[in-house]
Amino acid sequence: RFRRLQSTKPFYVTTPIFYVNAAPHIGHLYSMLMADARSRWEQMHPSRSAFMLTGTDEHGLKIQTAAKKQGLEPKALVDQVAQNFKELCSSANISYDRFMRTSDEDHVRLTQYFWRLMREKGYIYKGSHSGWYCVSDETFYPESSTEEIEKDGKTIRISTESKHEVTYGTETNYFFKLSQFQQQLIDYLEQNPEFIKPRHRYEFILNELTRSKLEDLSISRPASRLQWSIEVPDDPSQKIYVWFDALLNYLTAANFPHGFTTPNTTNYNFTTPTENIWPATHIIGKDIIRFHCIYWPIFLIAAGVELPREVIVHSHWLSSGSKMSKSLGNVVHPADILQYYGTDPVRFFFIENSNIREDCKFSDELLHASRVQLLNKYFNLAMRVTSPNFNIADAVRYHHHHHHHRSNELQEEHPEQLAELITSFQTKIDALYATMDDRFQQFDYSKAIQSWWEVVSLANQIFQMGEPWKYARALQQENSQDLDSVKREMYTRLSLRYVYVAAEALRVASILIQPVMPSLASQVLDLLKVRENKRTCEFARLGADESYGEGANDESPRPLLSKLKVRQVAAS
Ligand code: ME8
Repeated sequence: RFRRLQSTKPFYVTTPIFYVNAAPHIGHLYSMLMADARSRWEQMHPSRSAFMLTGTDEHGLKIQTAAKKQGLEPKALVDQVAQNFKELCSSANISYDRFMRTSDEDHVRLTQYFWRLMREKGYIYKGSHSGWYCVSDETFYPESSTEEIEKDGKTIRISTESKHEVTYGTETNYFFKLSQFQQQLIDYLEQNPEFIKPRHRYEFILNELTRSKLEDLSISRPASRLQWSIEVPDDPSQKIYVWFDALLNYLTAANFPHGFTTPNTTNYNFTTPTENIWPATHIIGKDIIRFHCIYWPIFLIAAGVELPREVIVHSHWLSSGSKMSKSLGNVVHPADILQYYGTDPVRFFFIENSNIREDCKFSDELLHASRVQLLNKYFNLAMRVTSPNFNIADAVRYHHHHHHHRSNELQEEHPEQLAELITSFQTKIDALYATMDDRFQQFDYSKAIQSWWEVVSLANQIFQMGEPWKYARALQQENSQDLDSVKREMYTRLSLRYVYVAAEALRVASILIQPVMPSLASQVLDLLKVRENKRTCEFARLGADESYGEGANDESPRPLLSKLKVRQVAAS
């Protein structure tokens, strides 16, 4: 589904497709949030649109084995687990445009089509392969990447990297001529230093490529060993290697080969629409960088397809300082934290603490602390400004009528410092969209949130110093009749002025935080009576016309965010 302006190409953003052999973890949630926040950010712009892809990686030996253990057909198992991931999307409010399942019919068709294309171009050949194979990683490792260890009194060989067991074997495979494209990829990378972000990942890949020669890649497995995978076209004795299939999901969702200039091969009856959203921005974790930054671009170069716009490589989330693992008992289940802390605070936490350069820390204490800040600074300000003591529409009207002699009036009653604060605040608020946009483009979410906090904090500070409730109360008191007209006028002015400033800050900040906290932000905008059609980024500036609806604040604004204690996790 395309939104709004169809004439511009949507910003196509992808997450990895997730293995269905384990329950969703916070790394999965994080990849999705990074993509979702960006996709929503793009859509907030009147002339931009976005297309977000996520999904599940369902083929391979691991699934086959897991299904067998549970006495299930592989398809029955993947149907179940794909559902868990979809449920995670819905509880985390991830607004994907397509949820890819590699068992989807159009994807199977595309994969076989792409295979034929590569074969016809002469990049696939049959050979035999011996080496150290790791079932759980589904890869062959060169001997130098394995080591022998003692386990339960036996000597076994494991992958140095994954620590999973490997076994020696020989088999017939189809190979892809990776080696033929090594130089082309190096050239491309040298000319496109922005292709892989952050920089040190780019350097790592370029260094790998220039240092060692690429070996051709085995892209099939004997059907005797692997049944649960896509069949190699015209050779039922072989199944397609799961990574070859998986990477192609990004093209399936882009309706390859329609609208692409390349293929001219065996005809397939594609019936999908011809929209071309390619190239993509891929968001991936650091452990799958070789697949996305070496194999994938080479497949595309071989097919004559434009390379992805960029590959954003994020680091990992650590739980209590270490990698999450079942044996350490520090696995955090996304569904649990979403349910306990609420969707938006969890989304906010991961975006606020996102750092693609280094590993990020997760703990309940940190998440809780972030939520407390939200509650105390953002939400609380919203509750105060929208309290029945004030009328925002009046404040806005008043501001427009008395716009010109703003700062002088303030000085009469308030310290100069405050007037200065308000001036610098106005500059900040008008700059916020541009600043955040810049940082969203770079996937530098924590910096974007930092600027957001500056505005929200300043608004708090100004509201606190201005004490508009004092004047509002004085005017509402019975003996307010005794106030002389000059004082009355000044009290009105002061109370409305600070309400105006804080409401404007909240309005702009809430508009701009919608991609991160879609429901909380829109609930705050509702409380502020901001019109539904004035919630896009072009209204994220001071004094955007006619943003507010009429009427006094509601008598009893309903709390949307309640206080919580840190979640107590039973030690497992
Ligand atoms: O790799 N913090 O799937 P996957 C952040 N199916 N990210 C993490 C993480 C952590 N602690 N642990 C893992 C696959 N990840 C393939 C992808 S794409 C064509 C095929 C990330 O379910 C990991 O880096 O094992 C990866 O990006 C993603 O979770 C999916 O991992």
